[in-house]
Amino acid sequence: MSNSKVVDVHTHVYLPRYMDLLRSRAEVPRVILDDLGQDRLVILPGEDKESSTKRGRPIGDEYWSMKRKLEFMDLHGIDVSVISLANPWLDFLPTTQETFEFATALNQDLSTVCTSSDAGGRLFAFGVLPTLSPSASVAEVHRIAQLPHLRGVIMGTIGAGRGLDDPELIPLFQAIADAGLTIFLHPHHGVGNEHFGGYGHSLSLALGFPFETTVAVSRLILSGIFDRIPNLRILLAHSGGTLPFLAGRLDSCVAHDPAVAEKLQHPPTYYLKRLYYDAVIYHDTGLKATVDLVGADRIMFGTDNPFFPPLKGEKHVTRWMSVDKNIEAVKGVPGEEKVWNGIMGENAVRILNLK
Ligand code: 5CU
Repeated sequence: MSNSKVVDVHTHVYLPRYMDLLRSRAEVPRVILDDLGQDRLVILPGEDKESSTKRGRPIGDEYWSMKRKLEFMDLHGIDVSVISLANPWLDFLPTTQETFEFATALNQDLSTVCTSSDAGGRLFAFGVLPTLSPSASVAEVHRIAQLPHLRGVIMGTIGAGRGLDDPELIPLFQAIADAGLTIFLHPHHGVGNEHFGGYGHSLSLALGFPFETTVAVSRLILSGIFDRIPNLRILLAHSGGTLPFLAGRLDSCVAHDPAVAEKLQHPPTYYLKRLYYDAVIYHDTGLKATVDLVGADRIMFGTDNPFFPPLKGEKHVTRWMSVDKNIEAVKGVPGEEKVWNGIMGENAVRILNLK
C-alpha cells in the first residue's frame, strides 16, 4: 500500500509501573499466576468468577515491553504507533493524592518511552487521567500538554462515576480542547453483559464494548457538549461502536422527542460527523458504514495490540490475524490508494500532528 506512513492509533501497553500495581492486587483488575506459572490478566467485570480456562487471558511481555511493541510494528509494517495505557486505566482507584501522582508518573513513563533512542521517533502517546477527580484531571491535562510526544488522553466511559454527560466534566473537556489534545474514547465495562449467556468474554468484547461506546457517545451528544465546546476532539474506538449503523435511528428518535431535540442546535448525526473513528472493526461492511457516515478522512487504522494475539504459532514472529483483518477491511473500502493511505496512516499524521 505505497510508501506513505502506516500509523497505529489503537495500540495499548500495560506499563511496568501499572503491571506492578495489578500484580499487587487481590481484586479485579489484577494479574494472577495460573497453575502452570503463566500470568493471566483478569480485568473485565465478573471475569474472576469464570471457570479457570476462561479466567482472564494469558499474557506475556508483549503486554508491557516496548521492545516487543517495536518488533510487532516491524512485523506488520507499522511506521508509527500512538500508544495508550489499556483498560481499566485508573478508573478503579480512589481519588487520593497517591492516585493523582500515579497518573503523573505513568504519563512521564509514556513520555520517556516515546522520546527514548530505541523508539527512534516512532512512538507517540495518549496520556491517562484520574477522571474520577475532574479537578485533578484538569491539572494533569496541563502537564500532559507539555510532554512533547503526547497527543491526547485515553478515557473510559464512566467519567467521574456518572457517565460522560456529567456537567462536572465540562471544565475537563474544556481544558482538553483548549490544550489542543484529542480524547481517545475506549470502552471497558460493556453494556448488556447480563444478556450474553455463558460464552466467556466473546460477547462482552464483541457486543458489550461497542454498545458501551454507543451509549456513552449518544449521551454525550444529547448533553449538548459539542454546541458548548465545538472544538472538542474525540476519537472513537472500534469505529464508533454501532453509531454509524444507528445514526439515522438516533436522529429520528431524538427528533420525535422535542424536549430532548430542543436542547441541541443540530440532529445527533451532525455531531457524529465531526468525531474521529478508528478502523478496528475487522470487516469492510462496518468500515464502509463509518466511511459513508463521516468520510474516509476521519478514520484511522488501529490494531488493538497486544490484545487478540495469534492462538497458534510463535506470536512474536507470526503475523496477527486480528491485524490482517483490519488491513483487509481498509482495502475493502471503495476508492483509490489515496483513500486507503489516508486511513492507514496519513489521516493520523494530519489529525494528531505526528510529524
Ligand atoms: O480482550 C480484552 O479483554 C480486551 C480489552 O480488555 N481491551 C481491549 O482494548 N481489547 C481487548
